[in-house]
Amino acid sequence: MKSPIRVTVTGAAGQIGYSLLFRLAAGDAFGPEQPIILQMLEIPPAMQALKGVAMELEDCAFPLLHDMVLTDDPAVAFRDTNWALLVGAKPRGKGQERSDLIRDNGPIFVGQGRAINENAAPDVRVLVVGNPANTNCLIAMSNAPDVPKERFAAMTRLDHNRAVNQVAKKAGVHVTDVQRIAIWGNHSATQVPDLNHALIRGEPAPQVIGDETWVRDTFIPTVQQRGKAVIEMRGHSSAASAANAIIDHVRSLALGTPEGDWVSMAVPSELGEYGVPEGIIFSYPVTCRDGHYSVVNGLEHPDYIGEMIEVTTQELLRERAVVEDLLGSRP
Ligand code: NAX
Repeated sequence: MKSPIRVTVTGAAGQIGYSLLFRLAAGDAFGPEQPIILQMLEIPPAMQALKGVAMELEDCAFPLLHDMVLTDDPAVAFRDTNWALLVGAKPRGKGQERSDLIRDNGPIFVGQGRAINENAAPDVRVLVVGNPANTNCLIAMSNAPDVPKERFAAMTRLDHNRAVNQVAKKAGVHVTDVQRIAIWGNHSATQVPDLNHALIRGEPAPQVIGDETWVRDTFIPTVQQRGKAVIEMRGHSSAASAANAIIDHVRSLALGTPEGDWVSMAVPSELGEYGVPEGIIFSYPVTCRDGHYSVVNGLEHPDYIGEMIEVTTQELLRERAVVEDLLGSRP
């Protein structure tokens, strides 16, 4: 058995946390040989609920769960952590605009970025899930100047998985028959779900589907609006599927992507190309190996995808302008 790794989950008593913690402890992200120590961060009013969640984790008698830390202090939560999963944030309230949400949640990621910088293990990897995920990730990264930029990502894997499912359903195949879907840009309604490079059973997806109207008028808006559609049906935002996407993201990074396929992750734009300016966190298709990712470069876009990428880029630049004062001194 390997020695345990430390995994921090923020917002651990929230709805995503309630699915995520149990799957982490079961070995779904790091495999059946890798014990973990869960370091769970909450705000003081949620500490009692967190204790209840920890009781349930104990009651599972998970062989891989070696220890638990429950705290409302970021310095304790991030101490020596190898994986920082930043889920905790306020959801959008009634009548709130996206920019209000950014201003409400931004400061959380200033403090957590600093705490990661001061306390985390040298190999720490950070995944930001709390919305607006891309811009929160930028804030955390810019406040953690000693942690290499490529260790930071925001989550677009749920969007990616949603897109894979829509394509599989349309083509009448299983999800494992669909490869090379890409999500570009922001984890928001301007995201660009792209099947132009995808393969269905090894054949080009656009030809197999043969229905460009469906791609533009159904596939893209369905993936963009899927989170809203789930809220309308369930009365709550996606939680188990978001936790599953976190597991998928971490597993891809920790254990690698399959030969010939890729996944989507929002990463610092300077690591990619495609005409995206430096200094934002932008979703690209990536391949992963040995704990590192590489952006898939050299893909050619049809004009409409290029135009959509421009729109999502502009949105990310506007979000960045709203939090300019929260960005640390990192060059
Ligand atoms: P919940 O409101 O159920 O849980 C959030 C938890 O975070 C609460 O327990 C709260 O006490 C805690 N929290 C708030 N501020 C904190 C802080 N400063 N430090 C530590 N904990 C703090 O939300 P949940 O449904 O779990 O969603 C969490 C976040 O994920 C939201 O911001 C949501 O918008 C975002 N999502 C992101 C997705 C993505 O694909 N990137 C998809 C799912 C989800 O909507």
